Amino acid sequence: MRKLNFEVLTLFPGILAGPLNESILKRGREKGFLNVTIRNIRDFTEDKHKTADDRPYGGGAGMVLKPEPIFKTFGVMKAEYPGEKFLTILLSPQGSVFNQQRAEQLTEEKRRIVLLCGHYEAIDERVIRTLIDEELSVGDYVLTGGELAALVVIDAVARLLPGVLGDEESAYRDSFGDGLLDYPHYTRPAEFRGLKVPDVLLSGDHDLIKKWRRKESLKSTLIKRPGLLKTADLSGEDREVLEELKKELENGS
Ligand code: 4H7
Repeated sequence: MRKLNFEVLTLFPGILAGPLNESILKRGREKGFLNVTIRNIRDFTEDKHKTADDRPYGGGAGMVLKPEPIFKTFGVMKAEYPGEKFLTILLSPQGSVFNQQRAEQLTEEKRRIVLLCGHYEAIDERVIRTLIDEELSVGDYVLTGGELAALVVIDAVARLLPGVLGDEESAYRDSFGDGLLDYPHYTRPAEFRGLKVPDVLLSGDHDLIKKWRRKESLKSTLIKRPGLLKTADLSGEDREVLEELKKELENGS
């Protein structure tokens, strides 16, 4: 059985503990598909006040994460796994934007995946230049720290690992796999406060239902995220349906 190994380096381990010990991530760890070690950078500070940050050279607002505790955390971690390789990632607003494709690639990663979480205003550049292979961002916004971004990466990757999701859940995995948005879902009752479930879903015609869902996925993507269509996995029939949808939308029908 393959297992994915994450090492999360953080000043606030408490932020990670809850989510990693609940639901699917908890089950993935218990079943042995996923291993997450959390390391507190503050444990590797060198003064009695456990100082992890300092004022920026050149002045300005905010504090900068000191290099020493981070280098020390890396050193101790590497010494624990002699001869092993690491992929080191900094979660940062300056990173390339994380997406489903990068999540899928990470499921194949053989090295230990190190996720470094920044805090305060910034991280000393020497850390980034010397210890970091890749900078990843989970979107174009600023967070107080990298922990929530690290959780996003772990969650998105973990659910793709074979065995982590149950059968029920894993059938659902396709929705973004082909690069399209999901189709609309309904459950009972067939009519709720006058709002009806589309007839096709009650028809029992599985071929027709499949076609309807595909068309709805295409329509939703075309309307909400047209940019995704450039890289989506589309068949010839998908392209025909898309052309029809574009005409329909132009006519306002
Ligand atoms: C690296 C450098 C990731 C990490 C700076 C992390 C957004 C994302 C962080 C910073 C992150 C993302 C520290 C700069 C807090 C801003 C207020 C941690 N923010 N921060 N400052 N989009 N913050 O993935």
